[in-house]
Amino acid sequence: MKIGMLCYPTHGGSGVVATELGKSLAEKGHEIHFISYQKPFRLQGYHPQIFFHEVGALDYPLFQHNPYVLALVNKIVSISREVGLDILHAHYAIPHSLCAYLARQIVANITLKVVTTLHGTDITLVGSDSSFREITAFSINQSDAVTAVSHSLKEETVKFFPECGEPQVIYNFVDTALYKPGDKNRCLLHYRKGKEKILLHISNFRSVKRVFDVIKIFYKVHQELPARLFMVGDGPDRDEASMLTEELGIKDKVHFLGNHDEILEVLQGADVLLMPSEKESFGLAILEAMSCGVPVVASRVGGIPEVINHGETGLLYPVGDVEGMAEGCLEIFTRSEVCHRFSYQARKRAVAMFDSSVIIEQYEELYRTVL
Ligand code: GMT
Repeated sequence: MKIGMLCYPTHGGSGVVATELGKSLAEKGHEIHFISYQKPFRLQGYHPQIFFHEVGALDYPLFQHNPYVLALVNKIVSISREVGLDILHAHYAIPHSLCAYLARQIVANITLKVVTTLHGTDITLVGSDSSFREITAFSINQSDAVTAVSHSLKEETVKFFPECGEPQVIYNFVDTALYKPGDKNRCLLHYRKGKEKILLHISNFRSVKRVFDVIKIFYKVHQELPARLFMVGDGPDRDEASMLTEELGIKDKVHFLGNHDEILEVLQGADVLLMPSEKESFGLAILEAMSCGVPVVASRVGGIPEVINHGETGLLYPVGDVEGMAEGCLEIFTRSEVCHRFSYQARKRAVAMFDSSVIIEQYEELYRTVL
């Protein structure tokens, strides 16, 4: 099949899922065309079956806002005509799903099918906002197939868009052969001092991620035993989070690493991943940590309980329960049998339920069905 992938190329789970899906499909012999304003950050190296088409929009003084959406549609149309795409797979409804619809109208080829994958905030925050609701509902309805990355997101979609039918759930996935437990003494060795426990947080530092909770949880843990916190990613709350570490007197124990293309080694070096999010349709970083055998302490929201089994592969708490999450970390750090059990079960669950080989087949099957 010839598949056009529409996604955000920057750091973020939806772009990662689109990129890893494209790479895996290419390995299986499909021809993949990524169309975006920038090469997706996880798309490195050369593969004869993978193409990247950069969308450039004319910068004209009359445009107060660059009409990227129109340039994207234009690019999809020209690539479609040039290579004869079978499928347009839109990751994150806004604007990709509508762009796919418009492009198909222009190409006027009824055999070109549109698949939309809903990732989370495209429904729960952005799509359901009155400024985008109509266009989101329309593009979902016009898609030949719609998927959601968890049952929780499926339910949210039905709640916010009752007129759009039910999306099919296809979970996010991880390459468990690559994301596997590593040598903790080697990873992050440069930072780890003595018997310090390493806590890790990965996100886009937006308010839904509750990065201040991460700092407060770490503060409590650090009062009980030697520990260090690594903050991976960047976003609006980054600077205030850094200021909070100063106020709490833990600045030298918290490292803001910024965005990283390669997080495997950081994950392998962690003792716990902290994800106290307010909303999370799935939590791809959680799955990648589990695959590396890292226990996760997180909030019981959205799709997270579908990924983590509380008390088996990690610990879940109500949103904002800083005290509980700190206690959870301490339980994992001080009771080695709990830590080993979580680590073993987390890896086992990732391999059994979320390995790319299991999930990629579900997407292939979906493509075959819509075609
Ligand atoms: O809104 C975000 O946090 C970004 C978004 C994305 O584009 O990366 O994340 C969403 O999609 C990911 C991939 O499917 C999920 O793992 C995240 O849970 C989801 N984020 C939220 O629901 C907040």
